This record gives sequence, structure tokens and C-alpha cells, in this order.
Amino acid sequence: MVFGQVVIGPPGSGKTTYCNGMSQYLSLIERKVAIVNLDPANDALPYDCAVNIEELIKLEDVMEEPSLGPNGGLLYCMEYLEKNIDWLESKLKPLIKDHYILFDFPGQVELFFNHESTKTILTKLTKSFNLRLTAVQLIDSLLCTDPGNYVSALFLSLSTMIHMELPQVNVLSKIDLIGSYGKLAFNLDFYTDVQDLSYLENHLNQDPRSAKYRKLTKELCSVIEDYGLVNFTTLDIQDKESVGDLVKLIDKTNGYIFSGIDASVVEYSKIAVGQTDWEYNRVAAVQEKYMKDEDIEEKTEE
Ligand SMILES: Nc1nc2c(ncn2[C@@H]2O[C@H](COP(=O)(O)OP(=O)(O)OP(=O)(O)O)[C@@H](O)[C@H]2O)c(=O)[nH]1
Ligand SMILES: [Mg+2]
Repeated sequence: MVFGQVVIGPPGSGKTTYCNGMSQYLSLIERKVAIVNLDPANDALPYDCAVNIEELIKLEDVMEEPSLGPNGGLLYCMEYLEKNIDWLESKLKPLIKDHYILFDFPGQVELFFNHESTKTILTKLTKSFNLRLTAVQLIDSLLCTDPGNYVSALFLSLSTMIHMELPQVNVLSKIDLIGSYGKLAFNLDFYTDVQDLSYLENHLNQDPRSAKYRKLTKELCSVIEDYGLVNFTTLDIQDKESVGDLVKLIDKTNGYIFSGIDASVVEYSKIAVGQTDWEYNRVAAVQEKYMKDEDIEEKTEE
């Protein structure tokens, strides 16, 4: 069995930095890591990658001939990779026996909620190599400062979970910057736990840009709440403890914690229900570390 992560999220949410930081952390805890760069527009990579899509296809070539724009070009590259999946399989084959795999993907979110190529590629790889993958969806915590953007991040996370059909961990990235991004309407746990979105309505109403979409946003919120699937953890990629907590969570979702354990079902279930990182304290501690009281408009008592 091979374990790994599929790192996705909107442009600039921190995917490449994450792959770099995560691989350093995993190496420290003595896991052998291979990074697979599947973003054909990723220049100046901060990490050494074991596989690079640029050896197969370059975005700049596709933009010249058949003369596509950057978005169309990226979709074309993924479709090309799907057709040439043998290339990727041959590159992965020597790695899979003893490596933990990190896939660095492009930031074009449509690849993950309504386009088939990425899903097909990952399904094929999963079958060929008996992979156990978790999708790690990074959302810049900046989006929490604007109710409309926050709702779109929630909807993106939900749509990706449903479309990709992988275990998924949603992460508010760059949490170390949350205090400098501007005021939050509520405590951080409101944004991580996604409990009652009706509270956002007042704040949406105050924003003239969102007024036009009020009804649509309200309906989207009720869909998100009805599914009840989305919540977030937080990450500062430069903080070892923060990365370590996330690794524990991901290890649970892709089953890494069970690998190598030869135990009874009872032992497995004890591990599965062990301490989680969704605890209120974990979010409260992050809020205390990175935010001041005046960064929050409606601070609730803990
Ligand atoms: N402060 C802080 N900055 C971060 C963190 N993660 C990423 N960044 C910064 O965010 C910017 C974008 O990061 P990238 O890793 O290039 O983001 P990406 O998602 O790979 O971007 P695209 O590939 O263009 O979609 C860089 O300047 C990073 O240094 C973090 O945890 N904290
Ligand atoms: Mg990147």
C-alpha cells in the first residue's frame, strides 16, 4: 500500500510552499518522500521533484500551439497527461515501493470540481499502485475576512469533496497572517467549524458588492449546511507543531496510522477514535497566538 497527498487549492493558496514544507517535515520524521509536480506552470520550484510534468508537456508550448490561454492551456495539459498516463505510471513505478507521495497540482479549481481528467488520472493511479490518497485543499485564510469569499471557499471545498471522491482535509493556510489580513466578523472557530452560516447574513447585507447575490448566497449556505461535510483545520507551514498536527489528521484520513499494525478490530477502532485536531482548544490556541481581540468584531465568550 502506498500513501500520499493530493495538494489542491486556488491560485496562490500555498500548495507549492506546502509540498516543500510538508516534505521537509516528513523527512524529519523519517518518511521517504517523493514530490510529483503536476503543475505545468510551476517555474522556480523550491523543492527537488521526483517527477515533473514539464518533462511531458509545458504550458508555454501549449499556449503557442494550439494557441490557448493560460486556463484552457492547463486543462489541455491535464487532458494530455490523462492520455499519456503510461508516462506517469512509468515514472512512479520505481518510487512507490518505499515512498510517501505528494502531488503538487495547478491552482485551476475547475480541474477538481467539474473536470474529469484529474479525477480519472488519480483513479487510474490508485488502481495501478494501490494508492491511499488524501486530498488536502488549501484555502488562504484571507478569504475569512470577506463573507462572500468565505462562502465561495466553502462551496468550492464541498464541490471538490463530492467530485473527487477522496478523503479530504480542508485547511485554512497562512494562518500566521490572519491577524494582518483585516478584521474577522466572528471568532476563528466560527470559520473552522462551519456551524451556523445564518450569522453571516447580516455581514453579507452590509457589503454592497454582495447585495446583488444575497439570495444566491443564502441558498448556497443552506446547501453547505445540509451536507454538513465541510470544516477546516489551520496551518502555518513554517510552524513545526502546526504541520505535525496536520500530519496526524491526514494520517487518519488516508489510513497511514493503520499501516504496519497487526491488530484486532478493537485496537483499530481505539486508534481511529483517538484525540482529534478539531478540538475547540486547537482553534482557540491558534486565535490566541495570531490574533488580537480588536481583530474580531463580534467576539464571543469562551
Ligand atoms: N506567511 C505565510 N506565507 C505563506 C504560507 N504558505 C505559502 N505562503 C506564501 O504564499 C505565496 C504563494 O505560495 P505558493 O506556494 O506559490 O502558492 P501556490 O498555491 O503553489 O500557487 P500557484 O501554484 O500559483 O497556484 C508565496 O509567497 C508563499 O511564500 C504560510 O503558511 N504562511
Ligand atoms: Mg504552485
